[in-house]
Amino acid sequence: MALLPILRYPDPRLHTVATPVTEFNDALRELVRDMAETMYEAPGVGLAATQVNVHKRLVVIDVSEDKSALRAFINPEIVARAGEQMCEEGCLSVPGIYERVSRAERVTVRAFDEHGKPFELDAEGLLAVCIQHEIDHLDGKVFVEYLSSFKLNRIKTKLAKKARITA
Ligand code: GNR
Ligand code: NI
Repeated sequence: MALLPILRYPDPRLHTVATPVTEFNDALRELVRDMAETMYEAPGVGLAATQVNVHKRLVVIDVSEDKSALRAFINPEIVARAGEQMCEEGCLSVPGIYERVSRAERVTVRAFDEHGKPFELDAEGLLAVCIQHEIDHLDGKVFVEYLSSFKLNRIKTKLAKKARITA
């Protein structure tokens, strides 16, 4: 088990488009375990491989209160979406920033688990938001990029100031 370093916005590597997983082997399962450990330690409810600088289509999500609903979504695809919800989102790659983003209220996601078994899941609420947020990471998109350029610039200034203090 290992904790993986998380890339911070505006690291350009967060804009990499991830490629599909082709081999469901022990190395993949070890990556899933390390990503889960990293997510729980952060703590967060989801983590995309992109955020740990692995550009493969793989995310882990657990929106439960007691770490009881860990799931890996490998090569995930949203095959249906319905409705709209506004949710205040945060991101482990954009620490300290929380902003409301519009998402589909319900999604159906098709993916493979870490053993290569396909599954389909209907999600709503926070789980649906999280699935959309994580798949965006795999496509090189960070949630703050949905905001107005005014808000995004304000966030960039804030993060730059914070980076100067921590550096
Ligand atoms: O931990 C996280 N919380 C969260 C809250 C609202 C909407 C999305 C998220 S995902 C985030 C973890 C993360 O950055 N995943 O990429
Ligand atoms: Ni995120």
